[in-house]
Amino acid sequence: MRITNAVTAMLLGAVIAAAQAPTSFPGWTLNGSATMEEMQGGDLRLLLTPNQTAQAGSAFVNQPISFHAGNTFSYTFQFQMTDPVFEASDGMTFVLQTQGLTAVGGNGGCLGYAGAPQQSNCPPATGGISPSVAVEFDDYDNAPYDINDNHVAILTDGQVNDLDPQTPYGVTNCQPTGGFGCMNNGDIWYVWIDYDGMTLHVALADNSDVRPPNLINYAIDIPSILGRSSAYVGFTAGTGEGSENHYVMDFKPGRP
Ligand SMILES: [Ca+2]
Ligand SMILES: [Ca+2]
Repeated sequence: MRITNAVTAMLLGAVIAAAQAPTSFPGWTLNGSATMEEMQGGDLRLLLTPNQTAQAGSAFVNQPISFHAGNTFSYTFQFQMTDPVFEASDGMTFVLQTQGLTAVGGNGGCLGYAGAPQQSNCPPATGGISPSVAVEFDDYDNAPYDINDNHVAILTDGQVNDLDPQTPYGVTNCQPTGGFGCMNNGDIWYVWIDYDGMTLHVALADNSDVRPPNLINYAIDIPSILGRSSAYVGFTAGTGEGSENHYVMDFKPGRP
């Protein structure tokens, strides 16, 4: 009887959760804490995590992308990390992966990318979304694994391995909230990600749609890591003891 009640409660919980999840963005699969919100004017924005503790979310475009000739691709999007609680944390990732549409990692420093779902003791991490290549936008310093509390880096195969970490505008010490150049400052950040078949380029700008020089130029064989020249593309984010909203807007393929 207790088991039956427990199962019923779980099913009801699932129904309630499904009813609350926006269904107006059918082209994406949303996992964990991720939801879509309608903005003024009707455009949608992706909310990967709300500003609540211990959240992990991911979202992937249902249709896998195929790289262009020469294994090239380009994407632009905007992100916003807002309303930090206690500490701004932990950041988000842009991901290309071939694990599957429901892939999601752990919370906190796992950024919804590394570690197993529900896991919170990152880094280090085992498991995670793999095979994959990601760009992290990390605004919480998990020393000694992170260089500071405001860095961008390349990650692979569900690890928070911080390849070629770089600091936007050279600005650090952004906790609990930051000014210009801190990714957690609540501004709209514009991001450009390009792959020319050999080198992954990342540029981002605080509150500006003018592309600055690349912050990252990292040589990496993405098709070899993924095992194919197509992949699911999307985003992940996580919160820990501190939290913030992680929003993504205006995600588009191609150069602007
Ligand atoms: Ca971190
Ligand atoms: Ca990091």
